[in-house]
Amino acid sequence: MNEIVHKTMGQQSGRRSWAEPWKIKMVEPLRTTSRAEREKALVDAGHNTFLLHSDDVYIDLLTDSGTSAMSDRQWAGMMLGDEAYAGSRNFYHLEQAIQKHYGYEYIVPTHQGRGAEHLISQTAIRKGQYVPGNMYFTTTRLHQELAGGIFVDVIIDEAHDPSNLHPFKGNVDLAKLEALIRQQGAANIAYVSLATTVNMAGGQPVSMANVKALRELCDRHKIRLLLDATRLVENAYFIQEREAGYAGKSIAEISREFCGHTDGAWSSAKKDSLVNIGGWLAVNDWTLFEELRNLVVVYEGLHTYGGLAGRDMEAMAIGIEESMQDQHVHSRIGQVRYLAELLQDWGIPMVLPVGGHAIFLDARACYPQVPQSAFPAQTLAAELYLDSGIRSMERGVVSAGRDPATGDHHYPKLELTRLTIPRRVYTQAHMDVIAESVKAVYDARGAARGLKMVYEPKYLRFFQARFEPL
Ligand code: P70
Repeated sequence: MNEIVHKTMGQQSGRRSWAEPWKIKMVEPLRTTSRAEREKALVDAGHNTFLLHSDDVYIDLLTDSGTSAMSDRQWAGMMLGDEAYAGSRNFYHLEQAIQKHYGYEYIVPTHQGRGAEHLISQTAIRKGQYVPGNMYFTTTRLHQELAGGIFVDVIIDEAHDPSNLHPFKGNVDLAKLEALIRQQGAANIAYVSLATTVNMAGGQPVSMANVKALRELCDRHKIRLLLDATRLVENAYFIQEREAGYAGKSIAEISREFCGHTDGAWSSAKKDSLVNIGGWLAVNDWTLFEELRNLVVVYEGLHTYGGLAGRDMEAMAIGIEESMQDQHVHSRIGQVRYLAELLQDWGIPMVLPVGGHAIFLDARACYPQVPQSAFPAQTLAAELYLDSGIRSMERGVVSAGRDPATGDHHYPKLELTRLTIPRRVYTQAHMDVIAESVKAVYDARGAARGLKMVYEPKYLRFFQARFEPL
């Protein structure tokens, strides 16, 4: 007789199991839909998952941005909001948290990441200057371009290859950067725009050695090094795991050391920092700070609230503290890995190594019959929604937009569909349901034909574009 022997997650991998370092105090019901309802919702949304109503979504993996569950401490902090127009005590708490964990001196709050990107781009870029960075991010590059800058990708080549197993695929290629400086002259470089766990590369980390070397190079040429610290703690986890000498250091120590090699940073606190809204900018240079502090009052709000309520700043200050706990980061990335390992065992193509915040399915490899001009990653996101109501996000040719000079599509090497895992929100059983749906869609891959774009907005088209099946 064949008796089934059930195994725990840990036993399946020959180790002791781990669990999240929290328990659930409040729940939010989920709605399931029929296939017919999803077919209608998808047509109404122009086959764009950004345009779905969230009531029609079962498991929402669109983004890890602003979708975290806050802790009881953070909710308690919300009740301590000091809603003064000027000088809110919550601002000073936030300032202390950023100074302690990120180490910069002067802080400007903003309503979210792109508010900060706007201010830093307008302040630190002169028209016609180059902005080298480790792969583009949609909003970051757009703000750099709107300020008259020219973005240049200087990430290592390995980052553009979904199957390359380089442990720090987010690293800057120093030779590419030096060549740009030599060609254009240091005075024509606005700053180096470095991002931790590079989102568009699949959440790939930057090593401590790389940021140190960058610091030296920037010092030699007197160029500023500015950091997008949106997913810094996840980057710190990979340094702790993979870089010699860091296994014994805490996430907080590694994060602080990393920032210490840069001149300033901005962050979308909606990710690492476990809040539903918020962002900030922080620098060490007083003159730059003065300009930023002046500009924030034009676009965001007074420099002690930057578009946020006092309660939001309080939740952010507490969230920053919680985000730096080793156990939190280990379980967060552990959950992403659990799902990735299931999918990998089943042969589903994805970006490797798996990053910190998401699994990036390789849509080009899933649908070799769909040319990039027919949007394979957008197609995969639509199919996944149809199968189970799971919402994912396109990160391919639609996201890449058009070249401002030629007007042609950017055709990125990476054509990916992102399954983004919100922090502290879903359980292991949800991960199992997701894995089975991805497998069902993958098994039916031969039938996919692709999409055509029937509406294209001018800026950040992926948010509002509409498609029809081919
Ligand atoms: C995502 C979100 C936001 C983000 C980021 C990095 C590395 C800055 C920002 C902007 C939301 C998003 C944004 C554009 C396209 C799709 C999704 N990323 N830097 O889901 O911050 O959203 O607060 O203005 O990842 O990856 P914010």
